[in-house]
Amino acid sequence: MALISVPANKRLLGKALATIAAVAGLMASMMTGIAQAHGSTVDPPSRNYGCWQRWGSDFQNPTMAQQDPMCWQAWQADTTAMWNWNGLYREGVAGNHQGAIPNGQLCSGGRTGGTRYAALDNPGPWKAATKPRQFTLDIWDQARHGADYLRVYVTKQGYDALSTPLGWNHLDLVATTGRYAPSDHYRVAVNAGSRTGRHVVFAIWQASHSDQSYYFCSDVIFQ
Ligand SMILES: [Cu+2]
Repeated sequence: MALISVPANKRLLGKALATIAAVAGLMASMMTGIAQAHGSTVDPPSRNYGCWQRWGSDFQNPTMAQQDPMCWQAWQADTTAMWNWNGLYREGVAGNHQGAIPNGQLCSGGRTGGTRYAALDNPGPWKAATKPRQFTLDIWDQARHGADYLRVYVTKQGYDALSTPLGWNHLDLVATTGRYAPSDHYRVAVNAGSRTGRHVVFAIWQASHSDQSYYFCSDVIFQ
């Protein structure tokens, strides 16, 4: 039977076109996803950015459980917290960061996106960057949103990052900035005073393209 009716051919063609349209749509949404990428504190690295950097290509390696236990628990809890290291933000906070984020949930931005980032709130021996007390914090803005301001907090001396979930009451505001024009990196000088040992640096990046507020916890050890 070599005869194929014209309507059948049309149906086939229609199906093929629908498939092409679906694939094109998927590709467009993936490209949009890339275009809408956002950012994170990359130095000192935020918790999920650090876990992504160190283990993104090897995240199922069981030696992580011993070598980097806080990353291990984060990867076990939800891998998308690392794949979306650049997406830890809330929208429509209108500047009331303390109202939007309860104590104990600062490192997940108040559990933004449900439980995705919740493991980042867990206190413990996160890999920490060794820093002098005066250092430069670097936020990488993949999307070139610009910044209305950055705010940088550091935990008070005596706060135990190994056992205590981070609250606003543990923090001192140590740096604030004005606007940054859209760029790849926003850098701010931080002076941690006389602090020593392990601390958490908490940074807020208020993006300029819309009311989009980012929250990053970075673990440091001051020399
Ligand atoms: Cu963004």
